[in-house]
Amino acid sequence: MDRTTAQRLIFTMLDADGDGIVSQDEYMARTTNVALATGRKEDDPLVVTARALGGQAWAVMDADGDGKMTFDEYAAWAGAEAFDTVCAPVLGALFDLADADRDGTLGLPEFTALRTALNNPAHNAEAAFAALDADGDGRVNRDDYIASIRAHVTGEGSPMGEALYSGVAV
Ligand SMILES: [Ca+2]
Ligand SMILES: [Ca+2]
Ligand SMILES: [Ca+2]
Repeated sequence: MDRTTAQRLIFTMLDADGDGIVSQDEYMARTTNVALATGRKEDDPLVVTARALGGQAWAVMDADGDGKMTFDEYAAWAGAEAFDTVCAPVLGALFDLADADRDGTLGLPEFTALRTALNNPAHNAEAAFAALDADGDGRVNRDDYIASIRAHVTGEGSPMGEALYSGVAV
């Protein structure tokens, strides 16, 4: 999968209502949706952190500040540096919302709750979990999860990313 295709799949996931634009409301709803799916309150410190990081991410993604992100805006911005400085902290903060025992790993039910709240079909989440859980211990690690999405975004190829965003069998 080339980088543009990989980024198009992510953009499609972010565009919850499918109108071809990611709105600020759509983007910011992601934190709320994960908070709801994981039973956390709006004033939970981890929710506050995730929302703050999401707001910072939005501010740089929406380059012209009109409250809407087109695919061209997203593609012009997305890449390794943007991922490391902006996306990885957001993904980590959302992961932490799902990590009830705070051990840095998620089991399948937690992982599926996280990714379905982020607009991935449950079967994609389950396939992504299988791709990530290389040693088959039933846990996926926070760092491995983020590294795998990074590989997808940067076009390096990620079996987990393909499973998560496009449902390709792995
Ligand atoms: Ca939209
Ligand atoms: Ca814009
Ligand atoms: Ca855990």
